[in-house]
Amino acid sequence: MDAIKETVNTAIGAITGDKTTAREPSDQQLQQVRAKYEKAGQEQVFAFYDKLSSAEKAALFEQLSDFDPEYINELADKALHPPKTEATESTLEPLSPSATCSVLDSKEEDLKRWYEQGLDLIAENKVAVVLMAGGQGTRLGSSAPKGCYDIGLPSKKSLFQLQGERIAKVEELARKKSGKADVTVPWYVMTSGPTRGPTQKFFEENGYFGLKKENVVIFEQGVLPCISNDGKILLESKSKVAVAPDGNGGLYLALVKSGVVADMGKRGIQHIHAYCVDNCLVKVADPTFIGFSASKNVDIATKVVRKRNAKESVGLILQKNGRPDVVEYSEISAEDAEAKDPNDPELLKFRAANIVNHYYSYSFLESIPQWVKKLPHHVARKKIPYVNTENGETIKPEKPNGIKLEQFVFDCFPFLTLDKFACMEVKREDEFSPLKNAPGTGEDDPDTSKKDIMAQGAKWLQAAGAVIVSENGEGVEVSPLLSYGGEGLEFVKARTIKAPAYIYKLEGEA
Ligand code: UD2
Repeated sequence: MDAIKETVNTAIGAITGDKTTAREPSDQQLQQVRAKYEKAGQEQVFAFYDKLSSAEKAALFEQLSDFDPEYINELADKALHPPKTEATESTLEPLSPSATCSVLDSKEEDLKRWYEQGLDLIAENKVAVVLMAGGQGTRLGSSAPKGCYDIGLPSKKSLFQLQGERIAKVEELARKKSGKADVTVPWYVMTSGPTRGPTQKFFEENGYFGLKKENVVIFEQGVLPCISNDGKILLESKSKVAVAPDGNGGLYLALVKSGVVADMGKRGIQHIHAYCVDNCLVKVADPTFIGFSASKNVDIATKVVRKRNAKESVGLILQKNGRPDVVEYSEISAEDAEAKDPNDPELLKFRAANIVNHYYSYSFLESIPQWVKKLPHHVARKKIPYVNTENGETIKPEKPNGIKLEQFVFDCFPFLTLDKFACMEVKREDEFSPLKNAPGTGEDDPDTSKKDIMAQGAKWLQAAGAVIVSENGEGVEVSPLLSYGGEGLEFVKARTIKAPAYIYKLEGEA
């Protein structure tokens, strides 16, 4: 019987050409997986199996085969019954000055040297970019991937387009400086189940924003099952386990499993910039940051901005037991968040705000298999729709009935000693304006993103000698293809520009 099933499935796969058609398992395969779940006390996931159609059985079997129920039990147990923190509270301290630098008070010649060094490394095709784009814009209220979002700029450009054009521009700057024709910064885009399809489609529809398709690699992070408050794997439907993306810390396993680290190795990449999709001001493959990190010869570097206030929803870069670390906003105590700097009570003690803007050495990414299993999981208590396995009824809970497990991208920082870690403080107005909230929220929303980009453009043009005329404070959008960081705008000298406006070509250019 099994052999026949196998043959039929193979034939279907061949006809539909869909190699990924999940196949209904043989009785033996089913028995093996079923036994694993029964041994782990998670047999409820098979509650409706025998009544499913062949395709449903295949889909559920494929999902269940991807998980190790014993490992899930371990994670769930740790999450639901966290070990009591050891009596000696860990010591949280601001990062030692030796590990940090601030653009705000760095010498001009240092910044210039790092910038030039970064462009040289880009020109040598040693620099790649990794975009974390697997998050779902729940707070933003949009079901599309955040990178697709139109923040209302005169150009109507999406966040993905702004980032793609910044890559194109930094490649051009490196070509010009080095005289090398063939300069490429590969762009690796991490998506999750919900964002994979729409992201791929958006990139194709937009012609990869002018970049070569072979240098834009879209890959997918893993998922983890949602767990009930009593540690049971939840079913979303009779034939599907409820799952959620495994957090931006899922980046590391995904980089290895999807072949991205291997592809970087083939290309001779040595320096990687990884960043958060929703920061409209992000300097993608920032030469200054790459040059700074490479010159310090660190494995990880991170950009920070000054925390806005004690309540801002940002992680804090600090030192914990002598190691670099980050305490997330959802996990910091009010006491630590409010603590004042002993040397200046006007300042927060912990004020180095994480902005998901990291540098990695290639050799550090090569070491992922050695430590990725040690990356902790964090718990998010959520209302998770599920099927009651007793009676098959679908429940939409009114209050949190379970947990989602996710990993944080910065949780590998403590694996480093301080000498292999660096931190660069940058100006918030130049580099950080996150799109987190729905329109009209007034903070970190589409309007603040648009305002910050146009204010930056106006500042660049004024610095280049233009006069900006604006009735009520609107700014000017400057295309990334025209200027990466305000350079190359001399042609506007002594010109008057009426805001709002969109400047995208040199004077008199066709
Ligand atoms: C993130 C940071 C927080 C602070 C804040 C500033 C983490 C864990 N927290 O908090 O410290 O820097 O941003 O903006 O980094 N993502 C994935 N896969 C996932 C989940 C998220 O790729 O499963 C991506 C997401 O697309 C985004 C980034 O990670 O690019 C940050 O995700 P978020 O916006 O959900 O994180 P947030 O704002 O809670």
